[in-house]
Amino acid sequence: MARGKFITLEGTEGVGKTTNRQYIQNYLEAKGIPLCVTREPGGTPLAEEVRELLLSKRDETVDEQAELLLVFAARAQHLNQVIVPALERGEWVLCDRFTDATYAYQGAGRGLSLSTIETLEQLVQGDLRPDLTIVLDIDVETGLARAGQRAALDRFESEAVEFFHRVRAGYQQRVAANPSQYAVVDAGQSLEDVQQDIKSVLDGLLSAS
Ligand code: T5A
Repeated sequence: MARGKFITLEGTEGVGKTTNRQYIQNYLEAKGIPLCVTREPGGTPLAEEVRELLLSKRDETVDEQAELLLVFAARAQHLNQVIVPALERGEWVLCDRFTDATYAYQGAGRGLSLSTIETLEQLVQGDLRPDLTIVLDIDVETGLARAGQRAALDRFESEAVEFFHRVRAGYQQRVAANPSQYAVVDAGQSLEDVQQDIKSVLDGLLSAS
């Protein structure tokens, strides 16, 4: 059986991943694609508990290396329990955030060594990488304003605005280093235009598969 495609969805805060994840799911399912939709951090009961640890605000300062290792601990569980089995069954996997988020948030945002992240990526993932990463890109202030309309801010959303400028630059560097791996969509457009651009990206992937 042919291995399914692995698509990830990325971007800074409030960029519209949840909104557009649903759109992508509807579009691919209407095309008859068997699809596993999941997210990081999370995607299994254990990894969702790690997500809660990562996102909840606390009095104790969270050590940056501890944060990085928690992200990859959750990823190891998620990959081996959910993502790899689904791909091997021939399903496509749509994952809301993956290792690009680690390079952007823990690498560019926190300033942790990219080579350390690469080492952990290789340890946890081996050679598995997404077939396509859709990066929803928006100016930081607009994204934060959108995110701020929702419930109380989590630990990441409570960072200073400079942190998110570094995160966005981190995504831009990932794209510049390997452009064929990414599709960047201007998420500052109307939702209708954003989804039209996403549809074009998906049509390209479907026609190539
Ligand atoms: N993290 C994650 C790491 O630090 N390292 C890692 O390795 C990983 C995997 C949680 C956090 O984890 C960190 C990064 C994150 O801070 P998350 O839950 O995916 O990850 O992060 P959020 O950015 O909070 O994701 P959300 O899904 O909650 O928000 P979205 O998807 O960005 O936004 P969404 O869809 O809820 O939209 C926000 C608002 O904007 C509106 C929507 O209706 C909504 O109200 N909107 C638009 N409005 C106008 N025009 C448009 N085009 C719009 N699109 C959406």
